[in-house]
Amino acid sequence: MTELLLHKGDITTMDVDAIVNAANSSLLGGGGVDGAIHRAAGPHLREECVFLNGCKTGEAKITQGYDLRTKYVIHAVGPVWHGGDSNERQLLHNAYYNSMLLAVQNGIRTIAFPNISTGVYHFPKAEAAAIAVAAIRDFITQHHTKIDKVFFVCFDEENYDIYQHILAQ
Ligand code: AR6
Repeated sequence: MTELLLHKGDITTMDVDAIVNAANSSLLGGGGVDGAIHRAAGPHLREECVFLNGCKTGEAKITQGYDLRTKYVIHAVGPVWHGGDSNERQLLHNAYYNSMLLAVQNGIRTIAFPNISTGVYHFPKAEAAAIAVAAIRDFITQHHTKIDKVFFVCFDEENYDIYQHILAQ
């Protein structure tokens, strides 16, 4: 049974096998949670990312965790919100789903996700949360996964309240 759990705080302090980064398609770092992860992991993370040749929106790539507590970082690229007619919902779903696929392929048992696309990329938070939880639940139903725990890590109060509501359903 995979448990879906809610956590409030900084994802870089999570004690899990993998944390997911809300990256951009260059994979070379940025602000928000991406900046926090690169700062906490140290410069070797960027050195590995240089060799990945970027990542398309909706896809994900994996690296080591370096100075983080976590063994791996899964770099997922969510969509920029352009109003909803540019396939944003499907692309956000894919970012979560493809991160889970990589996790299973790498023997990861515990994984923590940030609220991808809900910061600088401006995806509406309530809808993004519903898509995130549905994507993880779809994945679990479709795969007999050995993943024990999936954490949704909320940094801001608004996302935390939204996830509390959705996960209770
Ligand atoms: N731990 C957990 N969540 C965090 C943290 C943290 N330390 N810091 C911020 N958040 P954003 P995006 C939350 O903007 O919208 C970057 O520059 C934050 O409250 O980090 O996917 C990348 O390089 C928000 O809910 O990511 C890309 O260019 C969530 O993380 C671009 O931003 C996502 O906000 C990606 O934009």
